[in-house]
Amino acid sequence: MKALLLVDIQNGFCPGGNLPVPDGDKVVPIANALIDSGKYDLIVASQDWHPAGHGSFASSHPGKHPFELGVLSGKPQMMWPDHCVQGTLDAELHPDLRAAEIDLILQKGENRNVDSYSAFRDNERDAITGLADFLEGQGVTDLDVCGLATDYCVRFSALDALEMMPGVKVRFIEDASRGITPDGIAEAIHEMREHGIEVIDSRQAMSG
Ligand code: VGL
Ligand code: ZN
Repeated sequence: MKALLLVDIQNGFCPGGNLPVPDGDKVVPIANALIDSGKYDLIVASQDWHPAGHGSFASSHPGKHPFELGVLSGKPQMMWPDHCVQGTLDAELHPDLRAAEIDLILQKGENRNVDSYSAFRDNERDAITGLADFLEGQGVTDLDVCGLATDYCVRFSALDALEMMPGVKVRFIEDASRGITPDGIAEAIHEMREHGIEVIDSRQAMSG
């Protein structure tokens, strides 16, 4: 049973969005090709879904600016621009993504006191989203992960998939993903590899 996890392919992370990832929109046609390839039995997508005034927003911390390090619930927290606020266009999946073919779309980041990069659980590793149980319940043996952003939500989703679903083979599809900074991308890929996540491209995903 093969599954594809599309992480946060939302307007907010594409050019024109509130937290644009360079070339973020370039993943959309690749994600659509993966969706249409017929290689996956199950396709799931995550959506960053913050309440207005979320604690990861610099605007919630007087004197803080986006991309500075701050503190949230006593822990170091990157201060982000306001992004992916529930119910806004910024939070919607990219309009060209073939969302009708997605079996499950799950929202994360709703608790204003903790950020949630991973589609599986929050950054405190406290509250789970239920995605691991869902995928295991469906009998998933292989999970391919891609989307936005490589250095944050894709990275932590792939690492949690490995840790929370022992025995499931996890691969990261590099060309179907984009990240915020070059250093962050390099570090994320290194860390995923180190943990045993295979790094592939979409051509391999569609042929293998
Ligand atoms: C993300 C920063 C803040 C992501 C979400 O989807 O990678 N990054 N919220
Ligand atoms: Zn966010």
